[in-house]
Amino acid sequence: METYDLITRNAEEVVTDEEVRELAADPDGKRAYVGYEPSGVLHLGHLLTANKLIDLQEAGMEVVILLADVHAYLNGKGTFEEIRETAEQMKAQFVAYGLDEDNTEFIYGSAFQLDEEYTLDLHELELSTTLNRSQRAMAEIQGGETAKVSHVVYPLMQTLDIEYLDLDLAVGGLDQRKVHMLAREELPELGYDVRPALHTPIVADLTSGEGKMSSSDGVTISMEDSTDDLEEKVNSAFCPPTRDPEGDLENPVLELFEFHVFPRFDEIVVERPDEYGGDLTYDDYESLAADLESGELHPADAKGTLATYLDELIAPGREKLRDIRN
Ligand code: NAL
Repeated sequence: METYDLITRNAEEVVTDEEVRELAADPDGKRAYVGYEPSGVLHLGHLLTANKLIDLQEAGMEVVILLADVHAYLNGKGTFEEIRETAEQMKAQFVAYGLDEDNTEFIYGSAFQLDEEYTLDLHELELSTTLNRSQRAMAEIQGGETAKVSHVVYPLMQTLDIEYLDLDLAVGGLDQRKVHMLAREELPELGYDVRPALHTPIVADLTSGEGKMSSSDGVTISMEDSTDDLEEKVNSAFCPPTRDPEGDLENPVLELFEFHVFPRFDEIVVERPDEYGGDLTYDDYESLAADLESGELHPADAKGTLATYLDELIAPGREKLRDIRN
């Protein structure tokens, strides 16, 4: 695959395409980051951006994972001590999932965000950014609660991190786009360079095919799920025989194949008894989606296969979690 195609596959949006093409022309040693508020258990939302990091490593880029402890604190996720502990668990699960440890730099936000220079830059950003702008940037991340002062500081720090971690590409879910747009606007105000951003899609809720799959509501698949849990969750998923259901609906089963399974496996085998036509083999998402639409592949078989492959993907992280907890 061409480097540009590898870097941008399954991306919902790149800002700007021209900047990313430039990066793709000479990716060696370039640094991409994703930041995560530490969480004790990884779910598929985390793994979607992790898949992109694996693509970027394969393209020759260095990957930085920011364990955003100060951000989690500002977002009301607990005491510093609690957040630190979950960050260590998170790191172990990422490595188990397949991020090349020698090529991935894990860094705590608190390792540089409390420095004097950083703090003064932050105050300068506070001066140049309106309250309204920062609040809007945060709206999708924070979700619904009454904004505290901490919530408007949060996106400004995320903006500064892009400079302080010396990054060439910012990666995040589509829910991070307003922060990245704010960063593109505000970094030059401080005399810093603008960086391109790449956003991964948000997977629809598994049972309804609407909105987004998240840990707060609806069904989420996580590193904690047993093989049986996975089977049960996937079997209850919304899976009409089309990749494009009506209205705002999505087909979450196909999305999981597209964004989670195909990027990590060269070949997908749907096991079927001979009387139902025997095994089906796919080496790309398009042909599987086409077979579901034509009726060649039954939704029940698609679900069973999805559960099997997801199980294989999360098994190492699940084991790691078990070790940590014992
Ligand atoms: C992502 C998050 C927090 C801080 C960051 C700093 C730099 C780059 C990315 C960052 C977490 C993210 C979330 N806002 O919603 O999980």
